[in-house]
Amino acid sequence: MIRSTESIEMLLADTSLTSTHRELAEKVLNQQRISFDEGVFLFEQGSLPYLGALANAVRERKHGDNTYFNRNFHIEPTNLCVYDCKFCSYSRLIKQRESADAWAYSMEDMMQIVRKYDGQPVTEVHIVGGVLPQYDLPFYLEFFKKIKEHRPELHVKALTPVEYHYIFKKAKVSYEEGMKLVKESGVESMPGGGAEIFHPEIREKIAADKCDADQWLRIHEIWHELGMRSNATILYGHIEQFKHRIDHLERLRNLQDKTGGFQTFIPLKFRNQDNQMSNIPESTTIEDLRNYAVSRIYLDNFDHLKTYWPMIGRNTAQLALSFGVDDLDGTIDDTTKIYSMAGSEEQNPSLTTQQLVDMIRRVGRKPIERDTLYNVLQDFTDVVFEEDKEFRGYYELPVV
Ligand code: V47
Ligand code: SF4
Repeated sequence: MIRSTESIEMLLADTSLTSTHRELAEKVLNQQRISFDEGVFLFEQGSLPYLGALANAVRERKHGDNTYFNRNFHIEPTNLCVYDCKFCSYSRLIKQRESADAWAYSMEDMMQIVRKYDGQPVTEVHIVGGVLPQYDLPFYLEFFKKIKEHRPELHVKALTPVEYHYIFKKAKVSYEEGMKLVKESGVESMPGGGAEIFHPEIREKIAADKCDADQWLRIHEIWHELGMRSNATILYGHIEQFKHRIDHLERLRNLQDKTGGFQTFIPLKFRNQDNQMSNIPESTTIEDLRNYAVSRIYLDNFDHLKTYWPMIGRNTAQLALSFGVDDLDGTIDDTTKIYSMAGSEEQNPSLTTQQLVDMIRRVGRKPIERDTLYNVLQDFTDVVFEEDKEFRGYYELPVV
């Protein structure tokens, strides 16, 4: 495997590099922050090997070969939603509540999902879904408390500013009061969803009626001020331009300078099946990798960059580990439908711990199980699974 030091030497030895490319590379390697215009330049003029070498240098400086994963399951309370985001393949408007693929779980249905994992070594439940009036603040507070009563050590990562903005407004409580109640009910972190593209030129076209960028950022800020951690996402590869992606990263980097509360950034590739933006072609794998790399370079104050393998597919997820990514999310049972309904490669997204560990080892990295807050739970580098096949090197030969 080529280490980042070797690929950087090769990069800098390339006499065809322009002076701007060389200066930017030196800036990144000297840990100097790059500007908005330089970020746009990287997107417009950065080749895949150039961006990959720089992003990998940042990744290896921060984490070496460590590649994190966790063991989690998802609960999606409903796919009925009062909003109508144009990219969403998963939500069914309330008027379609009779449709065969609509669901709205009761509290008991959801507690049954929680109980299904009793005795299994999962550390996190990830809860996010559509927005519906009956899933209001009292309902969610009771649900979170019930989970913690049932299994106190299970980390509850729940809801995004999209839901919080809606349920706080309905309950007539301020963001500050609401987030305090959410914390007291047992929620320990917030997932990164609902960010989409912050810039109003794009947000108004694809997600007009839900919380805007300032509201999304403000709810995270308040959560961080309460001493809590959260994630951030971007939904890229549709009608946005590079300047909108950099604007998105810039707003996140600014808030992170202020609070330090974000843990990881998760680029989400737009998938075009069965939604109102199906006419828009999906981004290529090359563009996906370039996007990971620029994100890694730009977000110098984020510790982690995560690929969400159920959305991007296992092969690209493995490749992404050489383009700045250090986290593969979780084992995830087949409880998440957000991407399978949008046309991702992964129709029943579920990986065993052994499969995840194997994916990481095969690209020469170290598999590390973490909890939601990135405390190391177990280093799997040398763990031998009982049913391990003999390691045949990095080449994946077909099993006969
Ligand atoms: O906010 C919806 C996205 C998000 C599509 O924090 C789509 O650990 C692509 O935020 N194509 C929800 N994306 C998922 C999410 C998430 C996932 C994994 C981990 C974490 C975390 C957060 O899914 C939504 C939206 O941006 N989404 N439809 C689509 N057609
Ligand atoms: Fe509703 Fe979320 Fe889908 Fe938008 S992305 S329609 S808020 S479920």
